[in-house]
Amino acid sequence: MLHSKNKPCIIDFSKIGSPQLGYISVAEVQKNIPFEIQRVYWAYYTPDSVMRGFHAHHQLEQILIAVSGSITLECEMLNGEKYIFELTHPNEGVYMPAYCWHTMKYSHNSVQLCIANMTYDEADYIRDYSAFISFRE
Ligand code: T46
Repeated sequence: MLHSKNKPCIIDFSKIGSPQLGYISVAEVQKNIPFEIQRVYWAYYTPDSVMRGFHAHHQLEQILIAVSGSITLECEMLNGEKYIFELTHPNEGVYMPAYCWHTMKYSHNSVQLCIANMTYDEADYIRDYSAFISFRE
C-alpha cells in the first residue's frame, strides 16, 4: 500500500469489469484501506451552492469517495501544505489523515461516501480554524 499517513493522497481502487458489463470497485482492509473500518457514512443532495466541512479531526482518518457526481476537496495540513483534489471517478478516493483541515464542494448529483477509522465523536472535531492552526509546532 503506497501512501503516507502524514498527508492526503489519492487511493486508486481496483476497477473490475468492462464497459460492456459495468464495474465493481472494492475497498478492503489490509489491501487498500490503511485502517480498521469503524464507520461508513454518506452525504447526498447537497446543493452545488453549499460548501461543507470547515473542520479537522484529532484522530479521525478517513477515505472520501465520490461514488456519483464530482466533489472538489480542499485540504490543508498543519505544516501549511495545501492540496486540491477533483474527485470525478467512482474508482478513486482521497485518504485524509488526522489534523487535515478540509472543505468539500459538490456537484448536485454527487454522493459522497466516507470510510472512517472511528465511530462518530463530536469531541474529535476541530471546527474553529484558529484552534486548528494553534496545533502548529
Ligand atoms: C468529515 C466530512 C468529510 C452524525 O451524527 N454522525 C456522523 O457520523 C456524521 C458524519 C455526522 N453526524 C451529524 C453531525 C452534524 O449534526 O451530522 C451533522 C452534519 O455533520 P457535519 O456538519 O460535520 O457534516 P460535514 O459534511 O461538514 O462533515 C462530514 C463529517 O462530519 C466529517 O467528519 O470529515 O463529512
